[in-house]
Amino acid sequence: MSARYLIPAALAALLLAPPVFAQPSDSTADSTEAQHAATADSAGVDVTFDISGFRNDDGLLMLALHNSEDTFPKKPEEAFRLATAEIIKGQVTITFVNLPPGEYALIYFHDEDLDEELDSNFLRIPKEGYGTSTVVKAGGPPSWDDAVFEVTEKPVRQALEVKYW
Ligand SMILES: [Ca+2]
Repeated sequence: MSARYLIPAALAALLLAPPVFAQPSDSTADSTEAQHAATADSAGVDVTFDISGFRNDDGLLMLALHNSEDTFPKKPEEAFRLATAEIIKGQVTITFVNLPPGEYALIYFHDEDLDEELDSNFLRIPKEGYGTSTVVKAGGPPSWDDAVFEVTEKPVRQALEVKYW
């Protein structure tokens, strides 16, 4: 039943390799996260996303953090970091730790049925929720320019909302 066994070996290796962690969103977690940030390697920057608006806690949230517009969003296997997260009470807080400064774009989707795909209907309109590092616009897959954000020396914390059509 574990979703991890559904993830292809190559992806699983990528998922396990990076120091990514997920934890439930919790208003009391700030001090814990601050401690975590303080102990992180000073060479990199932590980027945290608080994602809300999930219609249920089914399945998993699949995330791909890209650092190149050549891979975003069509080549998740070439993303800079991949992660999965459990949805708890309709929310996810996830931190990508120790990122080198640069430009990034996040894309994620709510894989409610655990088939590792963003399900869509016959009009190719997604049936599962998804989003990017910015506000999702209507009209097809998001572009790098729509979703890109910059990481400098300071930790980033961004609130996002999942989109269902
Ligand atoms: Ca799915």
